[in-house]
Amino acid sequence: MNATASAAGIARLSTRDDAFDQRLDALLDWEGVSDQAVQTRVAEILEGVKTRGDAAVIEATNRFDRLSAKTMQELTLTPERLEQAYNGLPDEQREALTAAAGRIRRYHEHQKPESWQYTEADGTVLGQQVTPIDRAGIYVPGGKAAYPSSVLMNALPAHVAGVREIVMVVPTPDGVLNELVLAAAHLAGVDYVFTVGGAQAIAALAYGTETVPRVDKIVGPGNIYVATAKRAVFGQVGIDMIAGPSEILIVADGHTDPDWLAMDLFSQAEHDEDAQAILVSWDAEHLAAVEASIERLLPTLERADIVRASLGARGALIHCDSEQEAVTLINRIAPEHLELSVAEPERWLGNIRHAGAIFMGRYTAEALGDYCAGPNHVLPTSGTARFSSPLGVYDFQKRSSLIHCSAEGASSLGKIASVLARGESLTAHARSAEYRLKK
Ligand code: HSO
Ligand code: ZN
Repeated sequence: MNATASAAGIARLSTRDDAFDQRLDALLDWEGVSDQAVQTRVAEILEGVKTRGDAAVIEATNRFDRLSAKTMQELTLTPERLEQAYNGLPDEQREALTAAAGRIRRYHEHQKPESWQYTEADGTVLGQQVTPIDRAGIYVPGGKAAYPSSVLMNALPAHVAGVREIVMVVPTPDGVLNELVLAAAHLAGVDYVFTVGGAQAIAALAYGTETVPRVDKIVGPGNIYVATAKRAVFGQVGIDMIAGPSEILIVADGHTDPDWLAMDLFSQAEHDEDAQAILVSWDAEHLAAVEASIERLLPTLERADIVRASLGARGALIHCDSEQEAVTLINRIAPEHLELSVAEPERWLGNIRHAGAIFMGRYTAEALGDYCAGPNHVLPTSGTARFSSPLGVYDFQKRSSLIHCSAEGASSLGKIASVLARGESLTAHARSAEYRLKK
């Protein structure tokens, strides 16, 4: 790939290259499957927690996070502790977190679906009733990926949905607490926090223990052990999605400051070595200018090593022929984040079929959406925007269908049901319907 890579290691591609399709496929290829060894270890942990409850949770936590807890109390944070974290933040951080929470809450209020009913001509009332799940579990990763913004993004939609209890788990390796994470939990209305992570946390949420309440659905990202455990408990509880590495696709018309675009690419690349940052433009000079910005700015980054690794392995600057070709690429990639750094982004919208979140216009940096614009930053990755949506209020709700027959309705429906039931040789069904036919 060297001949077509810049000094920063980012691949240069052109849609006219013979091997373009294969090269793009290779870049996009991502398989988050865990190996057999991980699956075996996770299965052991799940079984331990299922059969021995708290004791197994404490043992695993002590082992993996280098703690020496004797009781679950030592791994439990009270609401008072969360409030204390909130009150103890520097004013600037408390105000920023509060402003972000307000915007995120307001956006998600708009997502609340209505229950509905209508009446058929025979008087039968039909409808759909929307209800929240009772209890949600939120997994918050520890260490370098402990994001307070993700606490808000996971907990606030649950709160808006009307979930009665929100249980958060967060690992604290070596006992180190992240005050911003705790403050965010306070702001977002989290009811319980356990300082437990990994597969043992997922098991505790899925099965319940003497101390950890069993939840109905688990959301939130985590490492390979967490993802494997979530897959394994699916069915027992609901899960949100298995998130892959973060991605950004920028389409640029050539009139945005190249430094802005370089930094937007970095903003995703800095998440981790597997993150993906791609820029597409039909303006070759502009691509070269962004490449120069990348070369110049990359060494100034705190996380230059991660960014270099990510851009080198999975990044690309793609030259295409036209706007239409850019649209084709967008829909093929189905990116988690799409930045439309173009003059009239509204004009593009009707043609975009697959993208987790669409950032419209030159001023809309993805970073604004990551923290505070309002929409959720938990988005479908690795092309799954083809069939799934951002985390939202609807993920914490379910629907019940409603049927209320009048005497008239029971009679007209009964005739149809009876015929179909006899066709299936289910005669009790048929007779149940026939009892209600008008004589
Ligand atoms: N871009 C990440 C979310 C995030 N960014 C959290 C910063 N903090 C995934 O969409
Ligand atoms: Zn981000």
